[in-house]
Amino acid sequence: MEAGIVGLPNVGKSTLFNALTSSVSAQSANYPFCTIEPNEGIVSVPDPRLTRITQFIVPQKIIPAALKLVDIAGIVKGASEGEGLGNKFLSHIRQVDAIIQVVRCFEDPDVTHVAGNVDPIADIDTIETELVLADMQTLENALPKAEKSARGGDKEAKLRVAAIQKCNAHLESEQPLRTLELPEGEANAISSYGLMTAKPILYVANVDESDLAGEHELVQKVREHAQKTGAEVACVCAKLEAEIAELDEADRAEMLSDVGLEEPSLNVIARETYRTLGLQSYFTAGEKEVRAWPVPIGATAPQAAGVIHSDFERGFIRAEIYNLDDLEQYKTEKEIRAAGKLRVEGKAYVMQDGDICHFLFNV
Ligand SMILES: Nc1nc2c(ncn2[C@@H]2O[C@H](COP(=O)(O)OP(=O)(O)O)[C@@H](O)[C@H]2O)c(=O)[nH]1
Ligand SMILES: [Mg+2]
Repeated sequence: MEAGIVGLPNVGKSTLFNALTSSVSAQSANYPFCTIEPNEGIVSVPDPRLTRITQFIVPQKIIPAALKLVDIAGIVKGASEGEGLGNKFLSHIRQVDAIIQVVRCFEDPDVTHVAGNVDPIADIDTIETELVLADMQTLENALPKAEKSARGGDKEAKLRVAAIQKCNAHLESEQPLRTLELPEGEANAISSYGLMTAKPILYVANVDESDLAGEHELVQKVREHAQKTGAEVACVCAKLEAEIAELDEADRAEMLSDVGLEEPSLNVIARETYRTLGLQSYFTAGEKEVRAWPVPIGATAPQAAGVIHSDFERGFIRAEIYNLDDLEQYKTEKEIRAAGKLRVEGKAYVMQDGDICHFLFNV
C-alpha cells in the first residue's frame, strides 16, 4: 500500500516527504519494497502499543509497521491538459492507494505562492478540478469500449457502463468520486481505471510555527471542507518538523516541550496516512522481535498471516490470539494461556486492531 503526496508547487511537499522518510528506524528494517526511487521512501508508523508490549516481552528488535510514500511533483492548473508535468504527474497519482494533499497555510514572504496569496481552499479547488477533469477524460475514453462489450452481452461490461454513467453525472456536478457510493459490483467493474477522485484523501495543513494546533481561520476552513467530503485533516509545520527530525533524542524531547508538542507531528501524519489507507495493525511478539504488521481493516486471519508470508496464508490452520490488556494483566503468555484468555481463531476470523498473534500453519 502506498500514498502519494500531492499539492501545488512550494507548499512544503518535499520538506514533509524528506522529514517523514529520513527516520532511521524505517530504513534499518527489512521492508519488502525493493525498488525505491529518489522520490519514494519508507515511513515507519510509530505505535505506542509496541512499547507497552515490550514491557513484558523483551525482544532483540522492535519493528514498527511501515508504508510507502511517493513525493509527486507539484501539480499546476491545466495539468489535466498536459500543463506542467501534466500526464506524468497524473499517472503517478493513478498508481497510489491514497492521496496526501499538502495545503499551504503558512505565511512566509520568502516563499513564493504560485497563485500569489495563501488560500488553501482555492488551492484544494485548483487540484480537485484537475483531478475531476482527468477522471472525466478517463471515463470518456473507457465508455465506447464498455458500451460495445455491453451490447455483446458481457455482464461485467453492463455494470461498467452503469458505473461510468453515474460517475460522469457526479463529476459533472463537480464532486469527487469519493463521495459517490456505488453498488459493489459496479465499483469493482471500474476499479482498474485508477480514478483519482475516488481515492481516499488526507489533507495536511502546513501551518505556521506559531500555530501548531491549526487554530487559524484558514485551517478551520480546510477542516470544514474535509468534513463535507469525508476526509481527515492533520496539521504540521513541515519546516519545524524537518528540524526536529534531525535532533538526537534528548534535544528532540526538549525542543518538543519548548514548542508544546507531545510528540512530533510527523508521527500523527504517519498514523493518519495509515488509517487513510484503510490499514490497522496486528502484532507478533517473541524474544527475537516484537513487530507490528499492516493489514487492511476487515481482513481475515489467513489474509493477515499472508502479510508475513504467502505460505502462512496458503497453509493456515489456526491463529492463537490475545490482546494487550491480557498481557498487562497476566504478564506472560504462559499465564494468559493458563487463564484461558488465549483465543483460538479459525479461517473466518476477522482481525481486530491490536491483536497479538501466533499463526499455526502447514505447508
Ligand atoms: N515558513 C515555512 N516555510 C516552509 C514550510 N515548509 C516548507 N517551507 C519552505 O517552502 C519552500 C518550498 O518547500 P518544498 O518542500 O520544496 O515545497 P514543494 O514544492 O511543495 O515540494 C522551501 O523553501 C521550504 O523551506 C513551513 O512550514 N514554513
Ligand atoms: Mg517538491
